[in-house]
Amino acid sequence: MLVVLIPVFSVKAQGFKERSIFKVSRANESIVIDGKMNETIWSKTEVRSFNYTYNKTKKDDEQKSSFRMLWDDKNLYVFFDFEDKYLTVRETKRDGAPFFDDCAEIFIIPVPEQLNTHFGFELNLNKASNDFIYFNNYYNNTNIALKSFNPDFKAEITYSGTVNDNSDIDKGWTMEMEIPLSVFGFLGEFVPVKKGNKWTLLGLRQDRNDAEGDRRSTSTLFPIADFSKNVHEPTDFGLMQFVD
Ligand SMILES: [Ca+2]
Ligand SMILES: [Ca+2]
Ligand SMILES: [Ca+2]
Repeated sequence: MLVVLIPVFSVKAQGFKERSIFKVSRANESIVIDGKMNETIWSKTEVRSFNYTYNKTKKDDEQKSSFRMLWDDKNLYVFFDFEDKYLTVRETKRDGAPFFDDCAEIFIIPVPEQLNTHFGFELNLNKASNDFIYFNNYYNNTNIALKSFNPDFKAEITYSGTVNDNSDIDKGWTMEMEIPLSVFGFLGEFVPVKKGNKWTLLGLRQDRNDAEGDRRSTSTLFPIADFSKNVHEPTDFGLMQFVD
C-alpha cells in the first residue's frame, strides 16, 4: 500500500515579523488644517504613542507623543501631538535639515508590502519640509532620498512655550497635515485607499532640546531593529489599515 506523506508547512516563514496594524478611521467630517484637534473624528480614531525611544541621553529626552491618522476619498490626514519642555527650531528652507530640530515625520509606502521605496515628510516648527522619495539600496548598497520631489500638501502647527529659549519650560507642539492622495500618483492606485485596505508606514519624532550641537533623541511608532543603521529600513515599518 502506497502511503503518501504530505508535509505540513507553516505559512509563516521563520523570522517573519508579525506587523503591527494601526487603524486609520474615515474622516466623516471636513478637516480644517489648523494644527488643532478641533474635529470630533480625531477623538474617535486610533491613537498611539511613540513608545520606542533612541539616542536618549537625558531624562527629558523621552517626552510624550501621540499620533493619529484619518482618510477620505481625497486625502490622508495626520495629527502629531508632542509634549516638549524645550521647543527648538532652526531650519527654514525646504529640503534642508529639519530633522535636526524638533521634527514630526511620516514615511509611507502605498501598498502593504515593505518595498524598497517610500514617501517621506519631515517638518519642524517652521513648517520647513524635507519631503522626498526614498530608495533603499538604489545602487551599490547606497540609500538615496530624491529630495526634488516637492508635493503640494498642507500642514499647520501650534505650539505653547518659547522657541529656542531653554530658560523656561515649554508645554509642547502639534502638527496637523493633509496629504492629498494625488501625491502618490499612480503608485497609490495599486492598493487604493478604501475600507479594509492596508498601506505601510512609520511615524517618528525627532526631539532636540539644545539649540547647539547635533544631539537629539528619536522616538517611533514601531520599533527600529538597528537604530545605528537607519530609520529608513522598511522592514521596521508597520501597517495602517483604512477603516470606517
Ligand atoms: Ca483641525
Ligand atoms: Ca522635497
Ligand atoms: Ca524639543
